[in-house]
Amino acid sequence: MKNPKKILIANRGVIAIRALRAAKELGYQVASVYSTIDKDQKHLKLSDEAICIGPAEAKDSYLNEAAIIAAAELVGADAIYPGYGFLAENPSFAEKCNQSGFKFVGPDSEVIEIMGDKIRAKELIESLGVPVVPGYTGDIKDQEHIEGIVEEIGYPVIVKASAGGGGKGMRVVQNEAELWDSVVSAQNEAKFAFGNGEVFIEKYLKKPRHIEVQVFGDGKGKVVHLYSRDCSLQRRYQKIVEEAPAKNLPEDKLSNIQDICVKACSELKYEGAGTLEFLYENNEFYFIEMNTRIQVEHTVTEMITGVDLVQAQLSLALEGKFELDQEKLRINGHAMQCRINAEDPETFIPSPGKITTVHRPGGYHVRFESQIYSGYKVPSNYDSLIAEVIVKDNDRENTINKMRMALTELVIEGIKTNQPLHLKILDDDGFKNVDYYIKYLEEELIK
Ligand code: MV4
Repeated sequence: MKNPKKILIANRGVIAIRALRAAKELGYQVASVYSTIDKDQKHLKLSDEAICIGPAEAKDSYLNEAAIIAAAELVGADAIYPGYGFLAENPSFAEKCNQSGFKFVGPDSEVIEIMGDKIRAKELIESLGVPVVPGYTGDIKDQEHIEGIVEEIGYPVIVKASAGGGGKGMRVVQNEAELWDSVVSAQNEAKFAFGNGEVFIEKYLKKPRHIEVQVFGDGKGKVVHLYSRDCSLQRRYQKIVEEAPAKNLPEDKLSNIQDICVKACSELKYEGAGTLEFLYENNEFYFIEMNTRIQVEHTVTEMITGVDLVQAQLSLALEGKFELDQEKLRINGHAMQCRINAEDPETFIPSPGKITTVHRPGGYHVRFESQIYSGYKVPSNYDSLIAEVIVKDNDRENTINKMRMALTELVIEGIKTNQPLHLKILDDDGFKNVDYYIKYLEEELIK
């Protein structure tokens, strides 16, 4: 490349090194930003430039929009890669990037804004033909009014904050006696946490699985899906194990949902990588939210489709290149990811500190995504994800066996990790039989 374009990576940790590799492989120049405590992040050493944007506290660095835009100006970036978390789904940041002449790697700020508002997202997605959880997204007038509406839906219901997601501002309501208090307290919690007290109501699904569909669009109406993922094994809304494709589901129904997702995102002229999240229960899929970013679990989709999703994001954003063809996208094998967190495997208390030794797992179709190295210090300022072990094999059983071997090989010394929890999950019969649901880990495995 004569005049290689330059990408500013506005993130840290696992996704920063993931994006750095993709960008360098494509021949781009890379500038990275970091907080003072992150000065020894591995991706900085591999970047062409590294700019300090502030102190450890995320709000003063990775969430500091002005500092990131200033860094982009300083290095003359063509695009800003947000990754996940931090500013990845902040519509005004996306808008500011674009307005300042730095292409935000992601969809239009308008789409990010709509999807960030769960009521608007649900109404829009439903209008595009996607099945949603039965419920009520209208105005909440008074106690009597809402009691009448929920009588129709039927108990139990769940009250959710429109500005929420990830569990904040949610209330499960078992009967009419609890309803009004739950609505009011969810409104207050949402107002305090998000500055927006809007809530909506859904039929509460008791033991659903969390199934999601990966989509990718060119921003002009061409959209493909890259099949499904099962992310049901989670704790406190944090996914722990993810796999692709989702198994033990009615194939025809899943295939239909994937096609519907494509149609809906085509109508939206969706740009880049996105995920539609569904709850699955009693043979039915119900849309709950759409994520407008690359997700931590994108890796398992890459393993079964052979598509480098981060490269695809960058080529689309910087060159307008879109080379995905639904006809050519096929599932090859089964992939699984175990998230390695720096935390106590029993108490889940974060375990920051210095990693003294790392031995990475290896082998055929074994992938290790991480910034860690012997001597790396895990800071206490950010989330505890430090690595991902990703494997693929021809079927799910062999994939589980390969994952067990990879986790057995992996050694991280100096801090505690959830590695033992993963080995326990892999040996669980419910897990092996795909007989689990979103609270399975919390209710049945780690009691
Ligand atoms: C639900 C649900 C059951 N029924 N919606 C959790 C995070 C957010 N993304 C959506 N979530 C849920 N939505 C309906 N209609 C169950 C969850 C849920 C959950 C709820 C209460 C306590 C723990 C939970 C763990 C995972 C998912």
